[in-house]
Amino acid sequence: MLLEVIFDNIGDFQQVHCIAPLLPVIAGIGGLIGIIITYFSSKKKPVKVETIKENGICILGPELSGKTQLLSALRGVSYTEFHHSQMEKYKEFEVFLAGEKIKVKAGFDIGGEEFKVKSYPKLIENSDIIFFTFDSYEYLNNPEYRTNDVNARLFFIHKHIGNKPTVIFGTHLDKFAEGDRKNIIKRILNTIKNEKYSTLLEDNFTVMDLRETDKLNDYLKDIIIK
Ligand SMILES: Nc1nc2c(ncn2[C@@H]2O[C@H](COP(=O)(O)OP(=O)(O)OP(=O)(O)O)[C@@H](O)[C@H]2O)c(=O)[nH]1
Ligand SMILES: [Mg+2]
Repeated sequence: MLLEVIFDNIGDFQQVHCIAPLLPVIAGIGGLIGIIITYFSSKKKPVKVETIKENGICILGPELSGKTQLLSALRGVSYTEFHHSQMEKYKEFEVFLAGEKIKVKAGFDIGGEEFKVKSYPKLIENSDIIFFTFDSYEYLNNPEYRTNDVNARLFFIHKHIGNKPTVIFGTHLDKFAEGDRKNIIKRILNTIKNEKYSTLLEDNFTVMDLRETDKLNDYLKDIIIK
């Protein structure tokens, strides 16, 4: 028994003795491995980020100006008359805007009645992009519509919007005789050129027949959102 212990210890002693000259080499390799591990772990791992930002939008404008038509095109669903002036909830959806795919938060399709204007500040506050539609034919041919239904709302929106981007459509271009459709944007801008809220129409303002979905989607792809 005692001999076994002695021989065991001699064995250990011999092993330690054999390994001893190799210790600096082992330490060197260990150090190298340590450096490699430190190098790779210090390198930034690719972080999986959500590339599509979620945006809140609101579509404002007077009655029958094309808000639901526009929303349907953005959502890629067909328009149905059923939506008239309803406060309808829509689910989140994705759309190509300003050159990128944008995720739009769930929200409400708002009717254009005048009493709903008081909810504009809250709607604007909760939105990243503000859309506005008005009937361009009525605007240029009906002074009351121009002043009360459109300009009053633009004035109010301008007051509350801060730096948020707007996308504005003069709709129902098709109501003009074909020969009269060329200068509509200029004529509209001319009527409000001295108003502060005219700045709202500096970017992303156009006139069109909003039912022309392909044209509308092409336009939306190229808008500028700063
Ligand atoms: N001709 C023509 N019709 C349009 C145009 N844009 C929308 N419409 C039609 O006008 C009607 C009213 O459009 P909506 O999108 O429902 O209007 P809205 O602004 O949502 O109206 P409210 O919800 O009542 O405030 C519908 O029949 C649309 O198809 C357009 O540019 N030209
Ligand atoms: Mg509607």
